[in-house]
Amino acid sequence: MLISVCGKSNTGKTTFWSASTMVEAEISNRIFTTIKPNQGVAYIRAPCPCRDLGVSCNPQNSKCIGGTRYIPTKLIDIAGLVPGAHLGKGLGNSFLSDIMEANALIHIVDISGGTDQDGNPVESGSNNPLQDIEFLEREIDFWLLGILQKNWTQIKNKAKSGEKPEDLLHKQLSGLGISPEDIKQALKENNIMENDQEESLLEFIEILRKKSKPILIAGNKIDVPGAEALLEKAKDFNIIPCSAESELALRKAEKEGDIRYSPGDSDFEIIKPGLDEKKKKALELIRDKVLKPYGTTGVQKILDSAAFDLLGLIAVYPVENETRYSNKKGNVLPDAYLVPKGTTARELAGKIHTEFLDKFIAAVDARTKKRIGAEQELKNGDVIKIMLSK
Ligand SMILES: Nc1nc2c(ncn2[C@@H]2O[C@H](COP(=O)(O)OP(=O)(O)OP(=O)(O)O)[C@@H](O)[C@H]2O)c(=O)[nH]1
Ligand SMILES: [Mg+2]
Repeated sequence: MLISVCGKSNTGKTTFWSASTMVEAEISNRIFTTIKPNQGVAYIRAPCPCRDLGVSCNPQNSKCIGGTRYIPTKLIDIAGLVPGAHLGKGLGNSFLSDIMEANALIHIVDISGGTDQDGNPVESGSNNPLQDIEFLEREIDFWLLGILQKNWTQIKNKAKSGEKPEDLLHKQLSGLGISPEDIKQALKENNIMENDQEESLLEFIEILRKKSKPILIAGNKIDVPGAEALLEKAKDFNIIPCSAESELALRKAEKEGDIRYSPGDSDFEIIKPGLDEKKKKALELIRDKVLKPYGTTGVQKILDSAAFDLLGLIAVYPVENETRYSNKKGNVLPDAYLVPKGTTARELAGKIHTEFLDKFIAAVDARTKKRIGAEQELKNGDVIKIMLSK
């Protein structure tokens, strides 16, 4: 799974990415600080089955901290965009191709209203963050429209001579992670083969964009005075508030041994004896301005929500021994997989190894020890043993 952060310049995309991946990258309030995409690994949280099952686990592809599983996912940070990016303004539409393969987008909005339309820092409260939401959707839609229109006459002619429109459109939009089934559905709702006026094409694109690039809105910089009022104004937009800068500071302090803190925690504890007063004050400010009023810094909540709410994924745990919940080497609950809701036992086998698809015989629900069939849909938190033919 690939998630991309995106939005205007200067809203805190790289700060969010760096806090999530703990990889250093240049952060500044200059416009267009990031040009080349940053790639890294972020973690999605899920309750680890080790607690329910009363075992101590040895995760291999993920981490378990105090009964919470942190499951890796790819996260990219891209250049900022300006209005008209799809026409080549600012850094142009190269950023748009960078999100091509993303399964979901996290739109980082400066909810303190301190970044203007072009990404320049301005007095907080002087930009309307709601405009940013609409603007990102519009840029993506016009970019997709451009791709669709590139060979439009050819596509239409081929469709007239009998080729299936969904196959032709799938080819044209290839690489965007849009399935022929999604295209077929979108054609049912809006048949652009019959009405190809720009308005109709845009409506068609919008349906596909919502399916293939769902967007979660992160209201960043909530630590700035005045951000709360703007957030309140935007309450109909399902924005998750965050302070990427606070999360980055907390994770760095944790790494340096100053505090005890896990991503997503509602508080931290200073553990370094004699921690310098300046550092202490900065940390306490985060507690008062962010953690107390908002519960957490919001960064981990946004990552989790992108996986579970936006993409509707579930976490499942394949094992080879259903009594010990272990793999061949004896590692208990070794792996966690994030898979789409509706994934069957056989499909999970195929995700572990493509050749397991054909070798699949049955599976066992390790929690109940009941046998489950190939087509049975898995549930969030399932621990599954897969039985294969030799
Ligand atoms: N107050 C506050 N400032 C933040 C927060 N997150 C980022 N910033 C600041 O916002 C400015 C821009 O941060 P970046 O992470 O470089 O922003 P960006 O969106 O990656 O910018 P581009 O790479 O130019 O697109 C920097 O001065 C950050 O320190 C936050 O949560 N609160
Ligand atoms: Mg950046």
